[in-house]
Amino acid sequence: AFFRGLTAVSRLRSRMDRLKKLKSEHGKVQLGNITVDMVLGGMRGIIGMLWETSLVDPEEGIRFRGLSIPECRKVLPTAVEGGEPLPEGLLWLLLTGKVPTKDQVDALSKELLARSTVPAHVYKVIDALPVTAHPMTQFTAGIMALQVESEFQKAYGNGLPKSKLWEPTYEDCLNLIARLPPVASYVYRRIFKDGKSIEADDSLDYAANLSHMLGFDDPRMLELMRLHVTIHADHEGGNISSHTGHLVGSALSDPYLSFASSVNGLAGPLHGLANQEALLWLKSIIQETGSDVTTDQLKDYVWKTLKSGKVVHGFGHGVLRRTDPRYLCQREFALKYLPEDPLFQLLSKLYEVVPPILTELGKVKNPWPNVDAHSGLLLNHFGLSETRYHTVLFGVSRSMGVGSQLIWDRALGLPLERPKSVTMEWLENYCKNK
Ligand code: NMX
Ligand code: MLT
Repeated sequence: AFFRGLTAVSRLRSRMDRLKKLKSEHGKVQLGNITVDMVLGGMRGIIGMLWETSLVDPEEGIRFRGLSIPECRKVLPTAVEGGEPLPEGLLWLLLTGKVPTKDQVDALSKELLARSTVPAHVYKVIDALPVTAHPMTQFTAGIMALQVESEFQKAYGNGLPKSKLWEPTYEDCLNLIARLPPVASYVYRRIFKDGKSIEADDSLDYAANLSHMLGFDDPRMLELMRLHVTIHADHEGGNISSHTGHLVGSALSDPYLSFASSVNGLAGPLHGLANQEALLWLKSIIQETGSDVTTDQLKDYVWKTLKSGKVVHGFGHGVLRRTDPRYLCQREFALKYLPEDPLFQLLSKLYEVVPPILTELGKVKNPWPNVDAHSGLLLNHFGLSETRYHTVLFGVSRSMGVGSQLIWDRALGLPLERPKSVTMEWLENYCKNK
């Protein structure tokens, strides 16, 4: 119970006091004007949600509790000296707002391991699906099956008061985060490795164990998995998976129900599935043109993709207006461990070729690459080449951000989320009478 005992209760009170003060002193302060374009444009630019764990700056990218990715890579504890951060450290940071010590991270690794037993019925539920079902479908089915053990659902049913609902939320979120690696690796081994699953290794940290249970023990792959799980965990609240988890949670649906919804959103090709699509696209270029592709051939390929009505996956963003720092740190990783990889070299060329073409379209707000352009080829390099599986790993990581915020949602007593919608007639009349 690393978080519950600790400073959590006093921190929680001070956060609640700040929220009360904000409401009473500044509740009527305006945060900008809502235009018809915003209503018709996917609510882009509307500030409409409190999200405690992270914030995305359009130019700088993500900050987790105020820390950028390069800062996190400097200050969060690592398994290897000078190596990648342990995602448990990021989870601690998201939950508490504080950078943990290595001992605290090790204690959290152990706690997650102790919570990681998956009930047998979960595997039976997954087994009921055809093995050909998309890995994300099998993964969500597993999460829904985990839900039957929800502490939140039980406590709510027993009449636990609102002020205490964060406690079973906390239990569920930690259990959920802990149980996702065995569920995710079961799905992988079921589909791609004849169902031969691998037991957890009690000596390993969270991400290393995930890699081990998938069947990959190369120390470089363990480092990659630590980086992967760390950088995909959270991206403020408005992205589809985080927003969905928060929205569903606001109905007091338990964390499993909420997070299963997140994962369903993540499975869309404009969101998390873009990592699958981006790698398939890279592979298709090599298949069509060979690996010695010229810049002109690449330009033609990009235009061909766009003219066929497709987007270039891995490029563009709803909030970012520069290259995603998550792309950049994966690029750094590639330069260190796999500079000769043909797919990495191809992506490096595309980094030059794609942005001017997207800019030329005249409508793309951010022509630069996002996290999904890079993640697939790194996994592919170390043998995890089954592209359709990659978004599941994004999902495992996202549980840390969605889960941490859900705990704070309940701790702060945030209300049911229910924005107002209007019809086209309503908008037309409103504008006529303006
Ligand atoms: N390729 C082609 N067209 C694009 C791209 C792109 N990469 N990015 C934006 N556009 C188009 C977009 O489809 C829209 O066209 P239209 O008006 O005809 O509908 C126009 O440019 C304006 O879009 P934006 O305002 O720049 O972007 P928006 O905020 O609507 O969407 C994304 C953001 C991420 C959905 C969009 O950039 C995209 O489709 N990118 C490719 C898919 C992708 O990589 N998604 C992963 C995002 C990160 N993640 O993990 O979730
Ligand atoms: C994410 O990590 O959720 C994506 O970059 C999408 C977003 O932030 O809109």
